[in-house]
Amino acid sequence: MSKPTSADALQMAENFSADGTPQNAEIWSGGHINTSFRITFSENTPPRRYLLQRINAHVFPQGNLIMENIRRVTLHVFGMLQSTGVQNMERHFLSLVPTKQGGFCVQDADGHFWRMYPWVEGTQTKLQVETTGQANSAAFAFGDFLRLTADLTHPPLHTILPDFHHTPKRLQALQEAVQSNPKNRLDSAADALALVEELTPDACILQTLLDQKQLPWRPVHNDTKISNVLFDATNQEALCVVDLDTVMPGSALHDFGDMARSMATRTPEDGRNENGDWVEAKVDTELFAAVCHGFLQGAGDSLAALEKQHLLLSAQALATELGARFLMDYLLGDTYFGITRPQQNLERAQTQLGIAKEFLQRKEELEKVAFMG
Ligand code: GN1
Ligand code: MG
Repeated sequence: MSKPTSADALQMAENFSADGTPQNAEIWSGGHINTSFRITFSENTPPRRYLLQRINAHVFPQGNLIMENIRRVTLHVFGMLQSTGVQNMERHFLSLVPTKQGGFCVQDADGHFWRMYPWVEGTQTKLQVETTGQANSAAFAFGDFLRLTADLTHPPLHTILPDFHHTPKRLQALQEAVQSNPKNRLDSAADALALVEELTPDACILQTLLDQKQLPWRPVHNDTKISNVLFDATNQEALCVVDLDTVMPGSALHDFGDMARSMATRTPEDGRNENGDWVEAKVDTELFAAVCHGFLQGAGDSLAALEKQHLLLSAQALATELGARFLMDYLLGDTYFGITRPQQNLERAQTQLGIAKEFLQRKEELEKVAFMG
């Protein structure tokens, strides 16, 4: 699949009803799947900026359903925030820019959907948590998102990617990749595969509780990593959660677990710091406490008692699941998650599995921290 260029993005931006003419397009890195550009429109003082995104049609074949979900969720959140008198609304939720044809997305000749949001000025995104305050505030924002969207159930949101966080199915898919072994990479993956085996029994408990309907199903974000939060650049407060592509019915514990594996650590997602040095996978107790407390506070009484009791288990499950997904992609030849260096998916897997192991080994100590919320 070829990547769109800045020239493609500028041409695409013409389709949206924004002020002025698209003048400059910079590629905006961040996600592993979609392609994003920051577009500056001229004839405005100061120049107005937007985020233009191409939804990857191979991963998301039903881009139109994603857009229906996003439209519904953003309108609903807007209404909720408005009714509580939130100030500077445009900094607290995403709003889709309409197209000149009257919809909210445009499909290109290759079948990919494109959409555009106003750029929220004065904000920052982070690949990693720097302070406990940021972890607490980001976790509050994701918890609050669950609370704000809890009643979007009639009809349910579209299921964009079925079984997205079905951990046993993800682990099964990894075993199938091991069997097919198309790139002969089993030797380098051996240690990670052994770790998956060790983590598997505990990682599957969450799905059993969901299958038994002990845990509820509800609208959830499904991709609650730190880089999906906009922070106020001045006071470092989390303003708004972004990347709503996978918002669909799921478990609040999927959101918590994914957040904990991403925010309760100082280890980069792929295990390499900015100098390229390897950083051991570690869970940071204070960050974990900040994530638990922020999430519980943000979600408020929209969480069931049993959900609150399984925070740590979900962190273990989601870290194992993502480790297995990265490992599977490594074995299959890096076709799903974008990479910038050859072993990146293997190192992402090793890191996530290392984090899962930390959650498992330090279970008693960390469970106390979670319950103190
Ligand atoms: C992918 O594309 P991005 O960065 O928003 C993935 C998530 C993973 C995440 C890991 C649709 O998200 O599930 O947790 O990478 N999204 C999809 O960084 O598979
Ligand atoms: Mg995403």
